[in-house]
Amino acid sequence: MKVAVMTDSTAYIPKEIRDKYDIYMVPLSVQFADASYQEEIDITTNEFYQKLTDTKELPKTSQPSIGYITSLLEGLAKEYDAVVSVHLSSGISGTYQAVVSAGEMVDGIDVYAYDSEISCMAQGFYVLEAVDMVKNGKLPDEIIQRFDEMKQTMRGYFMVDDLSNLHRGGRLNGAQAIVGSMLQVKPILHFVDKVIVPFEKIRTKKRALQRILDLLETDASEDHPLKVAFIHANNETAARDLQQRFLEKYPDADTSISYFGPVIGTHLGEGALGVTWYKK
Ligand code: MYR
Repeated sequence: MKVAVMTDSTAYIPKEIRDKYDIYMVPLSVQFADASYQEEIDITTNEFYQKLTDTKELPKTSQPSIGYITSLLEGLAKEYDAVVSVHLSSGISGTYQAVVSAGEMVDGIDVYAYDSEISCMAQGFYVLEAVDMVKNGKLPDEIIQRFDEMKQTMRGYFMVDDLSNLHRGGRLNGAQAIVGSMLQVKPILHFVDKVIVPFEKIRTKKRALQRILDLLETDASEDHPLKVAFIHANNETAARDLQQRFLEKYPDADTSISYFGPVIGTHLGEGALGVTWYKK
């Protein structure tokens, strides 16, 4: 059985890695007043943050069209028997559901859509695992089973400089009543049941980052290796600094740096930082 691996742009797997491992990608879009851009195709992450600074305008985001997904699947059907496709949480975007619907419309390929219930490099971790498993001849059911196992230990904590974008875009749950007071603090956010909720309210950015590192180090101290990604919204120096602090204690850890691209950056705002990990 020939199995393809697909995801959407919010996994932010760089193009050279997607090309190297034949990872197919459906892009989400950002709409500025002048035009709509498919992220990772029409606009790079650097161009996006520059445009955000230049226009001072908050763009809107949208999921990929069903037409785009069906035509990609039709193309894949000529070469593959099945596709495992990993997407950002269905609690924050209709992308996963659109892939499920497109899969029902296209003949000749079995579509195994997977709701990562998170996004960004956490979603990317599932994709890279699928690539490895396909290479080792594993079947879609085995890959989905492994995903469910990974989900048990997958963690993602992040913080933003300003909560208003998340609030305005309607992607902050469980905090509506206290959002006013939360604007004065730096809440750590995470996903619970597919949606974003505050994890803890912390007064300063410095303490919030330390708290995220503490959570990571608690898991790292268990006798089980982690795979970790430090994620930034146009603030690579801060992500590398966090990575360095972690590596000082766990020099052999498997870590990488990733980014919040245009679509996620629209909702989190420039300067956001996050850390995601799971037990390998
Ligand atoms: C759409 O328009 O369909 C996309 C909406 C995306 C909302 C993004 C909300 C922020 C997600 C943060 C993920 C952090 C993972 C560590």
